[in-house]
Amino acid sequence: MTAAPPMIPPASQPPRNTRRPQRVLPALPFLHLLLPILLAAFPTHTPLASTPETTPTPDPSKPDVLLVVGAPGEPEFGTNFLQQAELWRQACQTASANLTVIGLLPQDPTPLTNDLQLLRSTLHDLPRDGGDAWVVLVGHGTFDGREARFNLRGPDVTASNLVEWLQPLKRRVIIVNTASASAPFLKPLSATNRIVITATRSGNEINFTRFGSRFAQAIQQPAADLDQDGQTSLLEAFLSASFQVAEFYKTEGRLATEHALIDDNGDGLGTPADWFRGLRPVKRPRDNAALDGLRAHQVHLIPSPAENQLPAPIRTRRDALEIEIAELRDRKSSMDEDLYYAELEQRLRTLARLYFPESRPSSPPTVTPTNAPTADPKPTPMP
Ligand SMILES: [Ca+2]
Ligand SMILES: [Ca+2]
Repeated sequence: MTAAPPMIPPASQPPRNTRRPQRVLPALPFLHLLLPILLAAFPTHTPLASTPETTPTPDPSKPDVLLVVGAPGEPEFGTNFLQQAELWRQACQTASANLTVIGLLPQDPTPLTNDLQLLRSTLHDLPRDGGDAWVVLVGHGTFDGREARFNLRGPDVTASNLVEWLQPLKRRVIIVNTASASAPFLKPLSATNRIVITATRSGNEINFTRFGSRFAQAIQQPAADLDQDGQTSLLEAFLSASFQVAEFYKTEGRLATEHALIDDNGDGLGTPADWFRGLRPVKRPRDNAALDGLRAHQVHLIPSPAENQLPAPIRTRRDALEIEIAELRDRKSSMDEDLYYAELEQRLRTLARLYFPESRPSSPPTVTPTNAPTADPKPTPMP
């Protein structure tokens, strides 16, 4: 572990340009081929934007994914956002997730309901309890020095709006804001049982972001499965997308104008991807704040078959034990060695019993542990 600056503050000064991103995507030569596919994926037969597009029969055992597509501003951005939306639709279809999309259906020229009201009512209607609820924002964002906004068609949504509207939810909520100037969303939305990802590390990063499209690909790509357990976790998707973004700017010979953050421990401080080597953080904040990543590595939009077989109560207990073990390891240097190994062994035994119940010692395991922490090798005394 090496010393490093304190973790990233959520926002700083106002951007000079609060409305339009500076860079413009190149027009896609195959747009005329792509549009019919995209239009088929997001049917436009509903004449008004008074209802979001939703999965016909929501399955309460599956995650709810609310995809909010913002105002494109320029046609080139609209094409990019449509591509991202299509990637999310594919991912949600694979995951059998309950997808709701806001921002793609044509708007009523004299709207009684705009996208902001639609977003509010959709969040209000989400079940308070249950599996994961994802809120994914694809579009442009702005920050005026006090309030961060995500640009919708019509009135924009602020971080404060989302704080208020998400407050009633007791279930785990995952917020992925892929917009420019999205960092100021992180601190106010941070909470226990929440994971917040932003595409930028400050409100000053106002250029069009590449993170969203990389993330929408990574969340369903086996290539992003860093620990090779057959499923791509939220942390793995965050890391993979972040490194692809860094590679993009490096290859283009440009200064990177976006640096994504993740917060999954509810302390309002985001951790950047370059603090990780593989899945383990290799830097520590100076103020000894807790690092992020453990909880995000337990979230999978598309779980492996083995993970799917695990009953929900067992999964919850397993996840809690993994966090306990990681936190114990964090305290190792300040603990009596024998006490440390005794406590570690006790937790690992409990963890093993979840996969191999003692009541059926001769039975084959019903699931294969794919993500379980391993015991630290106890040091051999020097002769
Ligand atoms: Ca994995
Ligand atoms: Ca944090």
